[in-house]
Amino acid sequence: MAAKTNEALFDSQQQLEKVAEQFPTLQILNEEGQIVNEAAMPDLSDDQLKELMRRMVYTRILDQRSISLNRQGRLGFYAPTAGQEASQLASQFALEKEDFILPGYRDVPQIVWHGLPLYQAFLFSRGHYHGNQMPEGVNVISPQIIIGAQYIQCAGVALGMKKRGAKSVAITYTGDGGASQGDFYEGINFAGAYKAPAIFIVQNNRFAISTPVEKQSAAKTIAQKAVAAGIPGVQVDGMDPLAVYAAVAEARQRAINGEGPTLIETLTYRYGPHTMAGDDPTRYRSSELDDEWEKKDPLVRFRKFLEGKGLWNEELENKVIEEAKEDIKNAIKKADEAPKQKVTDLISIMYENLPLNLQEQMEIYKEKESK
Ligand SMILES: Cc1ncc(C[n+]2csc(CCOP(=O)(O)OP(=O)(O)O)c2C)c(N)n1
Ligand SMILES: [Mg+2]
Repeated sequence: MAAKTNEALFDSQQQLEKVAEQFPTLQILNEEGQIVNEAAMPDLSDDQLKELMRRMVYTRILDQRSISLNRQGRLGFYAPTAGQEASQLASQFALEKEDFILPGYRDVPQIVWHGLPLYQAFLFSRGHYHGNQMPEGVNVISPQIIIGAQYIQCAGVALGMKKRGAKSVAITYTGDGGASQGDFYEGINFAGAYKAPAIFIVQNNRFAISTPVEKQSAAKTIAQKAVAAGIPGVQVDGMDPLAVYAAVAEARQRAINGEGPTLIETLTYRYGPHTMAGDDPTRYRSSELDDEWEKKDPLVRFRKFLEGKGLWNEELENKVIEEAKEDIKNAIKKADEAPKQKVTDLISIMYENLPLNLQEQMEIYKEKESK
């Protein structure tokens, strides 16, 4: 039997509760659209508040249209985003153009708002190589499919910025499931050790496909995982655009000041299926849980808040919806006009100097395609 003096050291229940208490959820705007934490209110002008709303409304439409284009066979891979607009768009809104985004597969909206033309996002969905050719000055990488891999890449990009003395940050996104991957821990640990200017976001939408977050980890929060890496961890209401913005803006300032990385857990929910490839959420989520989260909707609460300030109305909202539909129509048309992808295109864009085996394959495919 263990000596009595050691018992307290091994009382993990007590330890864990103490740790979790240190990660309260930051909320600024409640479900009714009221400010509940004036002190944490970020410094945003009326125009900026309206712009953030515009982006959220626009992106909800983009999601609806992408789902229907997928069903028509006009898009390929697509991971729905509705419900996660505050986590995705308010975090990107706190960035500057020179900051670098390393997204996961659900994070296409952030890279579009960071400058990736929409038609290229559609080409990415179709598996067309041009969807991965980021225009000069658009500091984003293609959405990562390997869960968590972008966390390590983010640590590297951030360290590179630090070594060059750049006043910018690298930001990456994964999900609650991603926070169980080795890459997640390696990424935050490395960035912490080198004080790299990185922001690590975990969008905790409660499920990794069908696996609930409670089965993902025995830890009570994901934010607390920052402690082991020696970096700050913050849990925010991921349905509250103001809380997400405030947390990311603060993390960015810290990073720029040389104070190192931050881990931010956003509590959120995806309303739709995991992807459009046959997932049926009714098999693992109750309609009560869906209802509970839909009441927290980021667009609803932000709309109430802005209407209360006289900054938003139905007419403005309809204008954004029409603008989004028009842009999407034009972007899909432009994607349709992209040259058909050839195997030789795929080979030629990979290396500056082709290795011998690919040179051989290039010749074979040139021959095939000429027929
Ligand atoms: C390394 C790796 N393992 C497994 C998968 C298969 N996979 C794709 S999505 C997913 C769940 C990820 O869930 P989460 O991180 O919570 O992100 P969410 O889809 O909820 O945004 C898994 C296991 C993968 N893509 N990569
Ligand atoms: Mg998830």
